[in-house]
Amino acid sequence: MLPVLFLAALAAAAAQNDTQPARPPSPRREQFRVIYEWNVIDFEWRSPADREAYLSTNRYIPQNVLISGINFYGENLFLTVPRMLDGVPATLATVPVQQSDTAPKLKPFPSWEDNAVGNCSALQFVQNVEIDKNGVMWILDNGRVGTLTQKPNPMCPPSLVLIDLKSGKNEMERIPFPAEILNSNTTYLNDIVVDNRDGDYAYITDNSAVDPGIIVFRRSDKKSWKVRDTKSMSSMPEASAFRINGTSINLPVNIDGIALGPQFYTSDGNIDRTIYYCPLSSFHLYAINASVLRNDSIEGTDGSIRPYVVDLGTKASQTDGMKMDSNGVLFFGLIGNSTIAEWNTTVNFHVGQRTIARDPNYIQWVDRFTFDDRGNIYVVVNRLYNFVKNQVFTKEVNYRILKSFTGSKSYIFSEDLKPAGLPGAAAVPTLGASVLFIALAHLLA
Ligand SMILES: *[C@@H]1O[C@H](CO)[C@@H](O)[C@H](O)[C@H]1NC(C)=O
Ligand SMILES: *[C@@H]1O[C@H](CO)[C@@H](O)[C@H](O)[C@H]1NC(C)=O
Ligand SMILES: *[C@@H]1O[C@H](CO)[C@@H](O)[C@H](O)[C@H]1NC(C)=O
Ligand SMILES: *[C@@H]1O[C@H](CO)[C@@H](O)[C@H](O)[C@H]1NC(C)=O
Ligand SMILES: *[C@@H]1O[C@H](CO)[C@@H](O)[C@H](O)[C@H]1NC(C)=O
Ligand SMILES: *[C@@H]1O[C@H](CO)[C@@H](O)[C@H](O)[C@H]1NC(C)=O
Ligand SMILES: *[C@@H]1O[C@H](CO)[C@@H](O)[C@H](O)[C@H]1NC(C)=O
Ligand SMILES: CC(=O)N[C@H]1CO[C@H](CO)[C@@H](O)[C@@H]1O
Repeated sequence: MLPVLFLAALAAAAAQNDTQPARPPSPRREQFRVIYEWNVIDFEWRSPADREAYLSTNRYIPQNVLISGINFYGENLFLTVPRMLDGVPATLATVPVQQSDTAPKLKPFPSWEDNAVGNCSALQFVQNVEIDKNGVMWILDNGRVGTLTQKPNPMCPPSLVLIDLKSGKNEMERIPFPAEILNSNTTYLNDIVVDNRDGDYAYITDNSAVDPGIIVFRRSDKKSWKVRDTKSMSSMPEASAFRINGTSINLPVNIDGIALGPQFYTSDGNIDRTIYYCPLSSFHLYAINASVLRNDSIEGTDGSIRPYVVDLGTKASQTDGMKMDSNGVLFFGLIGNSTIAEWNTTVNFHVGQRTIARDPNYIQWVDRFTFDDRGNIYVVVNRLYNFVKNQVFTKEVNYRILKSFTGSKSYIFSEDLKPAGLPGAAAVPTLGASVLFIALAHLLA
């Protein structure tokens, strides 16, 4: 039987002020509950002998296997297993979305062969993946393994790997990033959002310790470029100390979480979206409009995007992963507060943040979120601080997946606006109609 563990959910507690009429009441959220939990991660092996062989040759070291990213497609949750230490047999795997077992074994995806270390046609180091609205999986493969060891090994070029999940064939298309864009020794492809407009763009955080930035990739011509802004993309000294459940750790980590807002009309009738991001070691949340990054002649030098970056303000604590829903509500963790929070992006960030769950025993380092297609949100909680400190206690639960019903879907499925093509068309409907009328009159004249 699966234990159903309820969390103490403090709906709208921290930031709520009911006396303020400007803010709408927060929707009632279902409590988060644990659906899966593991002390150590194990896999669906080809045979028991195979497992023994991996164990005896240190190609599988159970306490070195950490789950980090999560995504959803069809009947599966996809989990990423970055090869930060040695002994990680697969870097991308699935578990069923329908629970059968409390601690299911991970099934390497697409296959064991496609996860072989040292084979540059296979997956090497996957931190996160996204699945777009056309069923294409976008996989960030850093190519470098052992990032937390003395000798990180850049075995293969950092690449984007695409799999068309609809076809069912699971064929991998590997697109290495050009060496002029990324340094394979230092780049750290961390998280990705996909924008299925005009040729499909991806915005990727690179939390390289020496050269943080956002990499933009356009699928139609496979062109990529990198933008930098030291001020908003670097770790901050005052936010580099983390304190979680009695454990302290110093981790200066650059730009990490990223989220993509719904489409909106600009005042000149174009369509834009806002990209939100934050360094892991920062209390600030930043925003930039996608149109700035989609310009492939934007210069990569520090300062070129500075005028377009907006500092939205501060959060109570640091955030690793974030996820936007299709209505523009952002979900994020507050690591030092054992909290999951949300923010309706149409409301001012200073007053609009709300705590939706807080629990020091179950919410120990929120890493990544995903939505399924039934209105549920899932969260990976992984005690990353213990892993980084090399003190994973295998007698305790270290990794959990929590789930809650929100009634919403991923930003991937947010509404597609029709290009207005005319000034003010949708922002001000009446004005838009009259402009259209004038334009038509002009055309017919
Ligand atoms: C709530 O908002 C009202 C009006 O803005 C303000 O007077 C009051 O101090 C606030 N209360 C809290 C607890 O923040
Ligand atoms: C490398 O991986 C690819 C993809 O899984 C596979 O087709 C190929 O046979 C592998 N090569 C070797 C030498 O194992
Ligand atoms: C990566 O590091 C190795 C070893 O230090 C060095 O030989 C190589 O030139 C570096 N590559 C890049 C792209 O900096
Ligand atoms: C994005 O663009 C809109 C208008 O087109 C502007 O109002 C808004 O401030 C911009 N947001 C950011 C984060 O720059
Ligand atoms: C794109 O960026 C270049 C270089 O910064 C700039 O000159 C150009 O005006 C931009 N184009 C658009 C459409 O914003
Ligand atoms: C949240 O965590 C930060 C540290 O990250 C701490 O300074 C702050 O006091 C915490 N706030 C609450 C309300 O627990
Ligand atoms: C977000 O806030 C706006 C403005 O208050 C409101 O109209 C909208 O319904 C809210 N969205 C959600 C999903 O709560
Ligand atoms: C210091 C502290 O809060 N320790 C707690 C950490 O979490 C475990 C449960 O996972 C508790 O048993 C400890 O008391």
